[in-house]
Amino acid sequence: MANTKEIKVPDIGDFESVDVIEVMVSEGDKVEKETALITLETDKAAMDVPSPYAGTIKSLKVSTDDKVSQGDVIAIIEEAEEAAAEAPEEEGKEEQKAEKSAEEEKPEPKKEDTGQPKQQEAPAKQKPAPRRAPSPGELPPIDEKTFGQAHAGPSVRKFARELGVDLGRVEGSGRKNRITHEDVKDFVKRMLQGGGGAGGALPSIPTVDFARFGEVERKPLSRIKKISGPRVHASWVNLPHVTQHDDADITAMESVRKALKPEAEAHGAKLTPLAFLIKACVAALKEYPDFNSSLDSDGETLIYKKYFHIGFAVDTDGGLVVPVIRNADQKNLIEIAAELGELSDKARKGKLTANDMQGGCFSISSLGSIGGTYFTPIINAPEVAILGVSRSSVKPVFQDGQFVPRTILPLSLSYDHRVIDGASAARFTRFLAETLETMKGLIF
Ligand code: CAO
Repeated sequence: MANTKEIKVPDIGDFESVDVIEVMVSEGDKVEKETALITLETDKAAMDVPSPYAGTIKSLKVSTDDKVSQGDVIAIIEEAEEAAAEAPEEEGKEEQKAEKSAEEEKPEPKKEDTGQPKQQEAPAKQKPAPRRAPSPGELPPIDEKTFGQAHAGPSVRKFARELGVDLGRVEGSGRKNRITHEDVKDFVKRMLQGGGGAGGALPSIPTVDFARFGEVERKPLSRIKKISGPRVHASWVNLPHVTQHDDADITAMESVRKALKPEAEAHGAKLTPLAFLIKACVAALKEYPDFNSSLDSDGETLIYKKYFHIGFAVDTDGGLVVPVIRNADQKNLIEIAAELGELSDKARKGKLTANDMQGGCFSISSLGSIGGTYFTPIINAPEVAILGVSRSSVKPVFQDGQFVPRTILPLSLSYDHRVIDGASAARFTRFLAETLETMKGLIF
């Protein structure tokens, strides 16, 4: 007869309402005793909750982002028959507490402590192996220091060790950039496909003792830079970037913008060229849907998005963030200008939520308020293109046999050459410039 049991959150010390940051099993999964079921995170530590029984998960009672406390039911399990014959170990045996910060945690003791949460593993004490470039298809060696510092739960660490993956090199896609099992699998896939750079590994940059040459000061990177850096790097090394430059004559658009500014102000919005650019990009994405796609992870399928969510880069004290204007196709210029203002303000106050920065189809990086003439923006992967906008200036343009002063806006479109051909990029950028010139479909 089926022997079903409730699996409950064991003693997790003094913590209440702890975040579930990863659920590693699904209903119907067969699990062994000690298989990690979920990862919990307090503000001090992360811990896995292992299954106290072997059997089949009949129903799951928690999902990622839930909050749980001791005694809450995690899952109902149907115990495997041979295991059911044995007496299960007592649940909730008090032994460990999530008490120290992740850095201070001790490695998991090697004893049978069924049902107790497993805390984050401390870096193994080992002499660092000299770094050498791995051969194509080979995984780079584990750097114990960065492995120890990586933001991952104990079961992910164990999994990474089994596969020989250096967690310090894996980008986390979980909450607060935590590395998940899927991230480790994706990393291995990429490395085996030679996607980790030239032949699977990047040549390293020499370490220099700068203090030998003069006074120096060390400052940690900002939190945002620590997160955005690996993303920008991943895009740069994985996507073949090409940048197409063009100019848009925005003389007429600037007159219209100035005329509309008071109306925008009456709605509490500041009307800058960026609102026009967002509308023009939506029109171009509709005309050239390849630019509103993403390459599936199989590398062989394009996923076309039927919605138009446009990200825009905001320069904040902590670094670059990219909030997203959702359904930009359904908003008019003034609504877009108002949302630009609200999201930029939130970004600068560090108040953007993860939701504010998700779901983008295409991004714009505008350096127009600062200056410059053309640059090569890095694509916000897995998007396939990004528009860089520089500062407009009045230039002499030869028209009808004479030079006339026109306001010219420099545009720079970087695109993923695996998905987009140069001719399409030139057409897209031209369409964009002409839309800004004619303002077709931009004004209300
Ligand atoms: N040409 C000329 N003037 C421009 C312009 C352009 N392309 N773009 C903006 N301006 C003007 C605006 O019209 C405004 O002037 P007025 O007040 O006279 O109208 C002034 O520059 C300031 O604009 P703004 O910065 O307040 O507003 P915005 O909509 O242009 O930009 C935002 C908002 C959030 C994109 C911008 O503030 C920002 O952070 N830009 C930096 C983005 C960045 O760092 N990109 C690099 C990413 S890669 O590292």
